[in-house]
Order: sequence, then structure tokens, then C-alpha cells
Amino acid sequence: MSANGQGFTLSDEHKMIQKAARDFAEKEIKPIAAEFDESGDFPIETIKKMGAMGFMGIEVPEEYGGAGMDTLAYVLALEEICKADASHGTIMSVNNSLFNYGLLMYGTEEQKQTFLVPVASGEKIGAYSLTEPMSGSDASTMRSRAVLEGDEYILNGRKSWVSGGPVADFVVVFMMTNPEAGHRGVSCFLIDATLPGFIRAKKEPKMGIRASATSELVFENYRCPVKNRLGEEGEGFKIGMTVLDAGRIGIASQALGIAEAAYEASVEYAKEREAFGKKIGQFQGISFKLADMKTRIEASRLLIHQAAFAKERFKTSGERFTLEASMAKLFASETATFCADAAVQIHAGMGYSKELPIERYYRDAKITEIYEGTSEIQRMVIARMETGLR
Ligand code: COS
Repeated sequence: MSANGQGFTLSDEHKMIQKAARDFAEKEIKPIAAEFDESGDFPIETIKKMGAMGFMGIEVPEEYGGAGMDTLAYVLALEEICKADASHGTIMSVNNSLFNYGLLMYGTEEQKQTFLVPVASGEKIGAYSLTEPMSGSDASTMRSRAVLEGDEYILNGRKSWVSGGPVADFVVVFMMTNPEAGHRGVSCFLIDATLPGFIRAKKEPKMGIRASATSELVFENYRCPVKNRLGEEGEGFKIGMTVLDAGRIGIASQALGIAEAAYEASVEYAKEREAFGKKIGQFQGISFKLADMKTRIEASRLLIHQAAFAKERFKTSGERFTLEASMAKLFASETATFCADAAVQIHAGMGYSKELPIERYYRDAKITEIYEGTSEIQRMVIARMETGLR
């Protein structure tokens, strides 16, 4: 399973980006991860460096400021970043799959030049804003409104749980233009955070991924020019869902990175720590945990790579990769919480201590089962795709 379809090996180009991301993560991210987790500050300096490395626009063609690589390159790099720190991974994932991908798919040339180029090159930060205080999994019930007045839409409403909300320069936001039409009344807009009427509201105090700042956003008579509407009026829900399919592959890769970090630490600890005169890894209670962790990790990887290939095929066939993306996210995120939980148990007291990153993996893993569609939503999507029943 490789990009060139020749078995389970990676191409030289894929090995190269994997190594570049691994080296960068080891050197630049791992040493600061605990500090940023504690403070909750946004790690802008490392994000800028990641931009310079091409990590903020991996799949964006070079003429739009990106690295011009494919989905497999993206998931490989993201996994390595998340192995060092899931917060950096969230920021990378939002920029790449929730922001850039929507622009690439639906943006006009002018929108790409204005919004995509600076985000793909890492100069600016992008965000995606769908959720509202009273609309989460049931995304089409949003209350925010956009009303057309001349050549501008007037945007009003409150959005919540926006990753990057406190710092984003540009935001892809979804609002109702025709409330009577249900999901077909949703439209999508590109927001410039420097314009009046855009307000960064309550920052969320979070359990995990604490350095990937998250907040509410309030729109008070924000004037969005018609030329900054992404896609057609009423096409917003479809755009939001298409982009989330890509996003879910990213979150699956994040989950894989966390699971691997938890697993590798556990193997090392099981080989060192002794109890009752033996290495703890010699006890079945520990070794079976390690076996289950490893098996789930490798199964997650296969599902993620399958989803990455399905997404590549979509570029030529137009066939949706919803099923593959949801299966990868469901399985990898449950693998992350499984592995992080097992790692805490294997490390016991030390797993509960802030002296090691294990407790951070445990806190960071949980969000992967929640954001960009809960595990329950993924199961619903998968079952609907397979049975056709609703
Ligand atoms: N890609 C493209 N189009 C899609 C799609 C996808 N993945 N999923 C749904 N659509 C389209 C459908 O084809 C349908 O189109 P038509 O208007 O042509 O019929 C339309 O969207 C509505 O689809 P559906 O009836 O399935 O919508 P539901 O309201 O039942 O919602 C779920 C579907 C629950 C799957 C969706 O709302 C969802 O994913 N919710 C979770 C949202 C989420 O992840 N939030 C987190 C935000 S980021 S932190």
C-alpha cells in the first residue's frame, strides 16, 4: 500500500517527508510540549517554523504556497507531529484539512490568492467554524444568520469550539442564508478577522490539546462581500461535510500519533521497571496490553492509509471517501484512548504524574473521539453508508 501502488512500502518522497516531520518534532516540539500544555499558550513560533517547512499546506500546489504533495504525505507528517504533541497537530490539521482543503475544492482564483496562499505558506492561521452553542452533531440546525444586502452579506451569530479561534487570521464560517430550507439553506463565508464585527469571545478551558487555542466567535453585523462567499448560496452544508471528510482523516492521524507515543513509552517502561523480581513486561497482564496496543495501532494505520488513497482517488473519480474517512477516524480515535489508558495503567503512579507525558496523552486522546464528529456520529455515518437506511 504505497502511493505508487507497489506493495506496503513508502516512496522515497514519502519517506523524506516522514523523516523531516519526525526530526522536526523531536527537536523543536517535544522539548516544549509540556510547557505549552501547562500554559495553554498558542505555540506561534513553532507553527511559523512548520510553515517554513511546508507542513501547513502539504497538499496545496506550490503555485498556491503549499508543498504540492499528496494525502499520504500529509498523514505521515501529521502522525509524526502528533507523536510529539497533539496540540501542534490540531493546529496543523485544521489549517491543512479544514481550511486549505475547502479553499482548494471550492475557492475562486481570487479567494485562493487572498486566503489560501498565506495560510498554506504558514504566514497566516486559518480556522473552521461550524459548531454553535446549541448545534453540534446536528450541524444543520445552526442559528447564525447571513442576510444579503446589496453586494454584502450581514453576518450575525455566535459560534463555539473554534480551534484556533483566539488567533486565526481567516475563518471559514457556516451560516444560514435561508432558514426555511434546512441544510440547503446553509452558506459558507470566508472571514477576515481584522474587519469590524468579528469578535473573539470566551476561550475554552480545556482538558487536553491545551496549546491549540479554542474559543467562541461572535459576529455582530460583520459585513462579508459576496465575493468572499465560498461556493454557491445554499451549498454550505455540503461544503462543510466534504471538508469534514478530509478533516476526519487528519484527526485519525493525530489519534495514531498519540497512540504510538503512548505505546512506545509503555514498551520502554515494561522493559525497565521491575516488580516481584521480574521486568513488568514479563507479566501477561502487561504484555497482553502491549500486544493489543500494537495490533490496534497497525490496524489504524491501514485504515488511515486506505482513507488517504480514497481521498486521492476522489480527485479524479469524484467518488466520496466518507466511509473510509469515518472508519479511520472511529477506529484510530478509539485506539488512541485505549492506548493512552493502557499506558497510564502500565506506568501506574508514574502514568498519573505530570513528570511524564503519559497523563497528557490520556487527556489529549479523548478529544479525537469527540471533535470533527463524535464516535457516535462516525458509527451513524458508516451504518448509513452501508445500509442506505436512515
Ligand atoms: N459529503 C458531501 N455531502 C454530504 C456528506 C458528505 N460527507 N454528508 C452529507 N452530505 C449531504 C447529503 O448528501 C445531503 O445532500 P442533499 O441535500 O443533496 O440531500 C445533505 O448533505 C444532508 O445530509 P444528511 O441528510 O445525511 O444530513 P443530516 O442532517 O442527517 O446530518 C450528519 C448528517 C449527522 C452526518 C452530519 O450532520 C454530521 O457529520 N454531523 C457532525 C458534525 C460535526 O462533525 N461537527 C463537528 C464540527 S468540527 S469540531
